[in-house]
Amino acid sequence: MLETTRAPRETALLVGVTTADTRRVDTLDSLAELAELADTAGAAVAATVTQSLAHASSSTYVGAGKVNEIKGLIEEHSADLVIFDDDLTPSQLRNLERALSHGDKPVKLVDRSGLILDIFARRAKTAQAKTQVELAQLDYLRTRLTRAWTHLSRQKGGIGTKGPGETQIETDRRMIGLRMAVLRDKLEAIDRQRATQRQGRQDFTRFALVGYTNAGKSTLMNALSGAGVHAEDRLFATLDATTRLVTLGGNKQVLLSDTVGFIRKLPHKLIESFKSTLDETREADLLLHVVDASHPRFEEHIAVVRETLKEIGAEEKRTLLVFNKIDALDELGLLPMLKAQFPDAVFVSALRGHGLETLRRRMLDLSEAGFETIDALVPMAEGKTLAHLRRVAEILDEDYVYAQETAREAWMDAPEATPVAAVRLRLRLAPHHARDVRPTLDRYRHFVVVDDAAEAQAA
Ligand SMILES: Nc1nc2c(ncn2[C@@H]2O[C@H](COP(=O)(O)OP(=O)(O)OP(=O)(O)O)[C@@H](O)[C@H]2O)c(=O)[nH]1
Ligand SMILES: [Mg+2]
Repeated sequence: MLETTRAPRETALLVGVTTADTRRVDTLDSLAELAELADTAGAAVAATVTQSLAHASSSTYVGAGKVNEIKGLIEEHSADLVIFDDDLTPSQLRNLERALSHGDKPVKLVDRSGLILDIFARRAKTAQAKTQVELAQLDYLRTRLTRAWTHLSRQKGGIGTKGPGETQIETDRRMIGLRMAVLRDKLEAIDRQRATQRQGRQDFTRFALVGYTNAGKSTLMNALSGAGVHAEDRLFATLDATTRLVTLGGNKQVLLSDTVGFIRKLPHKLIESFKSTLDETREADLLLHVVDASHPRFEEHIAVVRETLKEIGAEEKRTLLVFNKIDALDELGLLPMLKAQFPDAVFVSALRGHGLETLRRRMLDLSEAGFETIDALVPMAEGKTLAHLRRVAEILDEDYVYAQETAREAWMDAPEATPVAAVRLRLRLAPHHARDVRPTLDRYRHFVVVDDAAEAQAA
C-alpha cells in the first residue's frame, strides 16, 4: 500500500494560513487538530507557522517571506516533513518543493488530505477498508505526481532522492488508472457479499452511530452492546463497520452499527471511496449522533457531522443527538446549559455508564415511532407468511376463522373466491415491515375478507 509518510516519529512542521474568509481562531483550531492528526500519523511537531493573507498564494500557499522562514525552520529542526493545513494544488506543491529543498536532505511535503489518507492507510484492517483507502490514495496521488512526491516504484523511503521525469510520471499515471480499475472490481465483489449479509438483518430496526472522530462512538457501542470494539484516544481509531445486537428493555432488540468518524475537511475522495462502509449509515433507520460534550468546539463538530451526512445522502434520517463524556465537563454549569440548549438530546457518559438507561428508552421510543397496527386475515395454508409475520410483528390479537365463515365472507367480497381456514391477526409492525408485507396481505383479499365493514354487513 502507498503511504505518503512512513518512518515513525519523524519531525514535522505545520503550516496554516488565515484568509479573508476564515477567522484566526479557526485557523489555530484547525492547526491544533492538524497537530493531533500528525501525532496519530507518528510525527512529532517541532514548530507551527501561520500567516494571515487576503487569500492563500496560488504559487506557494504562503508568501515568499514565509517560505524562507519555513526553510530556516527545516534546517533548525532537521525537519523531515512539512504539513500544510489545506490541500495543495500540483503547482503549489511543485514550487514549494523547489523552494524548500536544500542540499541532499529531502523534505517531504504533505497536505491535510494526504495526512488523513496516511492515517487511514495505517489503520485499515479489513480487506474492504484497505481497498477503499488504497483507491482514495491512488486517486489523490494521480493529480499530485511530482518529483518529490511518492513514486510507485520506490515506495519505501526514497521520497525526494531523485524523482521521476515527465515520462515516468505519465507511466505512473497509467499504472494508477489500471490499479484503480482492479480495486473498484474488488470493492464491488465485497459490496455484493456484504449486501447478502445484510439481508439476514432486515427483521431488526437499524441504528447507526455517527459523529466526529474521537467523540466516543466505539465506547458507546461497547457500553450498549458489550461488543469488544476497539476504542482509543486517537483520531480514526475505527475505520470498519461493526454491527451488534442491542437489547433495549423488554425483549426488544435492535441492530447498532459503529463506523468511521468524521472530521473537518475530510477529503472528498475518501468519502467517495468509503461508500460501502458508509452504507451502514445510509441504510440505517435511525442515527445516534454522538457529540463529545467536553470538547471546546463541539458545536463546530456537530456542524461538520451534519454537513458530511448531507454529503453522503443521510441528512434526512431521524437522528437522536447524544452528548457524551459528560463526566469530563470541567465547568459545573455547562451541563444544565447544554440541556436547556438541546432539550431533545440525551446526555451520557459511555465510559462511566451514565445515562444509558435513558438512552435505551429513547432508542426504544424512536424505534417504535411510526409503527402501524394492521388487521389481517391469513390463510392457514400460507405457512411461510405466517411464520414471517410472527417473526417481524408483535401479535396483538389472534384467532382462528373456519372455512365456513371465510367462505361466506369471501363470497360477499368476491364470489369466485376459494373458502379456506384462516388466522385473523391484529399486528403491530415497524414501518418498513408494514411496507413489505402489505402487498402480500392485500393479495389474500382475493380469497378471504379482511375488511371489517364487509364483516359487519354480513352479520
Ligand atoms: N471521559 C470520557 N472519555 C470517554 C467517554 N467515552 C469515550 N471516551 C474516550 O474518548 C476516546 C475516544 O473514544 P472512542 O470510543 O474510540 O471514540 P470514537 O468516536 O469511536 O473515535 P474514532 O473511531 O476514532 O472516530 C477514548 O479515549 C475513550 O476512552 C466518556 O464518556 N467520558
Ligand atoms: Mg471508533
